[in-house]
Amino acid sequence: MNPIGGQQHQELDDYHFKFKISIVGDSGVGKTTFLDAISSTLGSVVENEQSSELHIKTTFYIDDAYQYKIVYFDMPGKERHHKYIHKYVNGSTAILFLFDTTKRTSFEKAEQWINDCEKCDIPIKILVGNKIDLSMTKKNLINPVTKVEAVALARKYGMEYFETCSVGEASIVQVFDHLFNSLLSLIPNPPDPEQLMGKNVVLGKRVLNDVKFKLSLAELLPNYD
Ligand SMILES: Nc1nc2c(ncn2[C@@H]2O[C@H](COP(=O)(O)OP(=O)(O)O)[C@@H](O)[C@H]2O)c(=O)[nH]1
Ligand SMILES: [Mg+2]
Repeated sequence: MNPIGGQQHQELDDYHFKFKISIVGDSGVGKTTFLDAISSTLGSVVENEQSSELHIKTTFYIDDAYQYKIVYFDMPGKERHHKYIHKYVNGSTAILFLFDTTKRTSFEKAEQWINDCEKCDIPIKILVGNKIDLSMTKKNLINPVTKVEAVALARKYGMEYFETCSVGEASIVQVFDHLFNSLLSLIPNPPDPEQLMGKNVVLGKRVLNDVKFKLSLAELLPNYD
């Protein structure tokens, strides 16, 4: 996949498929830093919205076949947010659960965040242990999270596990390679709308205006105009 520059994308609704990606985890684990690393590593951000609780970044990607709009949600991570995080993540195509490998409480809370989001039925879930640079270099850490423990948690919920350092780019690229490959594998070839149902992949006007798609949508939804 190749990022495309903002200039070519004045029209934010000009895409084939849209994905919502949520980043969830305790405050301080590195969610915002992780998301910022995307802009420097994986292309240009075409839209950036920020409120006191939520940070949303939009990017565009293109491959041989399609144009994708990817909207990242950097979620709030305070104790009080556990109650309604499911409302924020609802409709996500993928979710990244982040914890700080040097901070055991953030790992324990990761399981709680996973459970909070379970009812949303998100197709792609990934566990990320961040700040691995500190885990490896700091000698006097109290009870850091081991890879064995993290892999066990990931397996329990059917996820892949990655260790990252958000302040460097190399480890982030691995996560996003996995993420994008998983996203692309959700799209059948040809992109039959029936097979896309329930995967939280939003169809854009480039798909909806395609004659082949219109025919199959008409079969699927008799009242489709
Ligand atoms: N050493 C190190 N520091 C990090 C890493 N990721 C984030 N940080 C630092 O951790 C602090 C909290 O990060 P932030 O992105 O604000 O966390 P958030 O609350 O989850 O959004 C900041 O000072 C970051 O610079 C990492 O991978 N390694
Ligand atoms: Mg933040």
